[in-house]
Amino acid sequence: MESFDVDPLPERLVARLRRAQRVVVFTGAGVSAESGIPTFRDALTGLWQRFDPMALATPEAFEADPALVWGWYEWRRMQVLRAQPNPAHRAIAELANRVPQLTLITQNVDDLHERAGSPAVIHLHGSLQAPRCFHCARPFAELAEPLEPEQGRALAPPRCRHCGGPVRPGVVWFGECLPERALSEAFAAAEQCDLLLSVGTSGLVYPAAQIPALALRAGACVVHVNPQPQALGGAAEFNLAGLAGERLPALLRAAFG
Ligand code: BJW
Ligand code: ZN
Repeated sequence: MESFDVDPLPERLVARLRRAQRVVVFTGAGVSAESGIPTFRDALTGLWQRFDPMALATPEAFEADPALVWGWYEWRRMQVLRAQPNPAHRAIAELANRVPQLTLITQNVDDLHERAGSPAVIHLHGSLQAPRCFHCARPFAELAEPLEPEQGRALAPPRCRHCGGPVRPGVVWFGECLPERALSEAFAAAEQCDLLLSVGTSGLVYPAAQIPALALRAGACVVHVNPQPQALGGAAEFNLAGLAGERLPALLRAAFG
């Protein structure tokens, strides 16, 4: 690959950000890691190191044991409620004021981008704050303050007011389709941007993982911000290896003072 750059901040990248008209920021669990929210696949701390995704993050798992799944997601919702946005979330919100157009696409189910001041976030994998009925899909509006569930402690889900079905978390599980409009907006933004920042994602989960490659193929510059360098094999690809909460504010300072 021609321009696969690791440290320090490449001047070519800074120049491309300065003149970018349409920027996409595509985030994964790593952007919230410095807020204390665990990622999924990091070697020591990832959720999937401790929990079996097939027993917790599929519709079949919920049907088999709704209380186990609901309790686990309530534990995670409580973690998010207690967390605060970090410098990476804030830098992304600030970047929107510095470039003509910015589209923020996240795979995360937390609301830390919104709390950092990003108003229009495309959530590809749903939200912990938007539960719905497992049977009739009606939204469930009476989500209470989470109890203090211990990790993995079973908790019976509330019942739907309309049909009595169990309420499920409003997230996208394995084998489920992503929200159609969010996905098409995300793909369109990726295909039309001139620079895409891919922040804190392993790029392993499809179809979201196609987004940086779509941008690259359409001629955009793609920048990975991740302690683990990523490579799609494009000529206009950069790695800002390191923590998003350090590398993103530094990139903004270098580009916009
Ligand atoms: C830092 C950092 C710091 C750390 N700073 N960086 C075989 C081949 C291809 C596809 C498939 C296949 N078999 C099945 C599929 C489809 C499947 C899929 O992609 N599976 C792959 C795992 C193989 N996809 C689906 O099922 C999707 N639906 C679908 O395809 O529908 C069509 C269909 C219908 C019917 C049948 C089959 C297909 C749905 C996927 C839904 C994913 N859901 C989850 C859970 C959401 C709810 C929840 O939160 O519990 O979404 S899984 C989990 O992974 C979550 C995340 O959004 C997603 C992506 O993870 P992410 O964000 O990249 O996190 P990590 O942990 O992987 O990476 C963190 C990164 O951060 C690392 O790189 C770190 O280095 C870095 N980092 N600290 C910067 N401070
Ligand atoms: Zn219902």
